[in-house]
Amino acid sequence: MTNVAFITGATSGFGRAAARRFAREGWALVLAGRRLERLEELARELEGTVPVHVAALDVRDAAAVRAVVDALPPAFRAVTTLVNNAGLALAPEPAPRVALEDWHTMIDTNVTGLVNVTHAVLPLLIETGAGASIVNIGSVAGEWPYPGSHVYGATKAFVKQFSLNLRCDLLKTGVRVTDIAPGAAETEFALVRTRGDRAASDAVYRGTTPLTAEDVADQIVYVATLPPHVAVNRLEIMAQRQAWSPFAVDRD
Ligand code: NDP
Ligand code: 8X3
Repeated sequence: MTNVAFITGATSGFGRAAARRFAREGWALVLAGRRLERLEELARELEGTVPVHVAALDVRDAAAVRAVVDALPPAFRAVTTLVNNAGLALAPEPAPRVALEDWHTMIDTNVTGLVNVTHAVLPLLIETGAGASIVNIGSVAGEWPYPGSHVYGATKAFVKQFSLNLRCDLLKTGVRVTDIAPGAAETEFALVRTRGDRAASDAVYRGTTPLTAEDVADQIVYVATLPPHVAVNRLEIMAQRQAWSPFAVDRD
């Protein structure tokens, strides 16, 4: 039977790269995201190779998520891997300068949205059983604090703990759960975080060698294609040229 990957945030970055990578493995694809024209463009690129179903979807809307899952055509219902990738950071400023609305948007997308999709797709994954996977895209920001991470890092800490807790509850189902925690990768992420400030987002990556979307997609496909008895619980990946900072100390 054909493997099926259900990918949220497939219009850009890791999600789009993962779609292309799964297509190379011959997987059928469910591609979700808000920008339908981008989904359709990706579908046109890939559907000569594999079956593709697109779904314009805002993951924050639980009813819409449920409707998309309920309306999956039969050929796409036997989901093998759910890639919970849709997410964003906003407001890299220090916490006291951030609008409450930005904090809510990150929580609504990265936490509530991920939970909405997981809850709706879980019965299909359990039906698939052994070999099925949930691959949640967390972040190094969920593990390591840094200035300007405030709610973003906290949402990714949720993703990590939710992933580990799900693993416990799904033990008897055969469904594996992985939290992939990338460090800085060059996608549209920084452009979104800086609200479209191209100069500021380019500066995030200037003079270094960040991860690429394809580097992360490789890891997503890697964990999803391991033998069914192998479960990667957490996978942290950074560019070689990124590491940790010393503690900050406030001095007189
Ligand atoms: P991009 O901005 O390139 O892609 C983000 C994707 O998320 C887009 O496809 C976007 O689609 C989708 N998305 C955002 N909000 C929603 C929503 N409400 N409903 C549905 N889809 C949504 O960034 P990345 O590829 O880098 O980010 C992917 C994931 O990786 C995110 O969870 C991010 O937090 C995480 N991450 C990124 C890192 C990086 O340095 N790039 C490092 C660590 C983790 P659309 O706008 O069309 O809806
Ligand atoms: C995104 C990576 O380092 O900007 O999650 O937090 S980082």
